[in-house]
Amino acid sequence: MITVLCGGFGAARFLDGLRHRAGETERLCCIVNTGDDFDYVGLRVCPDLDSVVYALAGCFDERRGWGPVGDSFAANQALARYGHDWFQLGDRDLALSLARTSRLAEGRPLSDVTSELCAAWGIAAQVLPATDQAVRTRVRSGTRWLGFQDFVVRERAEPPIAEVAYDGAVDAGPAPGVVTALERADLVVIAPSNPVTSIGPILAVPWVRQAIAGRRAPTVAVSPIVLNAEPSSDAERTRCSLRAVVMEAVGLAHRPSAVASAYRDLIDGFVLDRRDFDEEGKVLAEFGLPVLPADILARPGRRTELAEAVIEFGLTLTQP
Ligand code: FO1
Repeated sequence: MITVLCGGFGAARFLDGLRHRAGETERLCCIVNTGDDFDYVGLRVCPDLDSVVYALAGCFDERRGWGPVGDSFAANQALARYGHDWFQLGDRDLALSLARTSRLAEGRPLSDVTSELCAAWGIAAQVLPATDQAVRTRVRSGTRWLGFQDFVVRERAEPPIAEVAYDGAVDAGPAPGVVTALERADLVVIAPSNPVTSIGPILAVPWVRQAIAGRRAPTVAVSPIVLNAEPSSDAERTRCSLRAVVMEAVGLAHRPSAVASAYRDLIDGFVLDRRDFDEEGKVLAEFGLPVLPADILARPGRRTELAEAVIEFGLTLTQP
């Protein structure tokens, strides 16, 4: 069994490779960030859970960076009349948020609701929010605390950030199945997701961090950063500059080796893009971490190869 800690865009691309491993998706468990979740026009929007669902269903819109391919925006345009115009929730995406919100309103936990929504998409993998309690990423700019979507989307990530917080994380418990998925895994993979805003909120849930720190199986992280490649699309560019800004805010350089050092106590190996291997491989060797060079930005047809290489590498590692 492979358990993957997931955020949005980066995880979606990685999962596209994993899902193609024939007959394996039922042995895959995704533990997903909920720090980006928020309420928009009365609906609970869970961007990272939804990206994982669309990726596993094979319809994540990589060009846009969120939502399903081919979504329309009629409801979104109609909402603009009433002043709800800053968040582009497509029609099918809106349907998913409606279905989720109505079930949550019955008092059901997010994990339970997510499992039902995944079944509706025919997804065999287990998809678990890291926690059923509200954990929300917020950023401080000067004296103002902003919700994550307010900062990223409404304010276009423009205000300088002084601090990042995961509200509610310290008191949050893991969602049912999360600790078991970490304890029973043959391999835990930290997806190539933003270490501060996608993986940070998951690891901020105390039981989750403890389960990985006390691991039986090896844990491997895949770098979300490729230093020696230009972003290939606007979505990629936006994602890259957001990552640089939030990493800087928590004192991390925007480099693969800084990601590895942030995960240091939790990982047994690191996957680095081939283009960065000369430069960063040396740094990582200094802190004794085995490194696999790979093509992290693999195009859709080559992603299974990446997933296979990460698994093969991870399974050879032994944890301390
Ligand atoms: N990101 C944007 O930059 N603008 C949007 O209008 C937007 C809408 C949106 C709708 C549904 C959804 O699941 C995600 C959406 N995102 C949007 C992405 C989301 O805000 C991500 O959490 C952040 O971009 C951080 O990766």
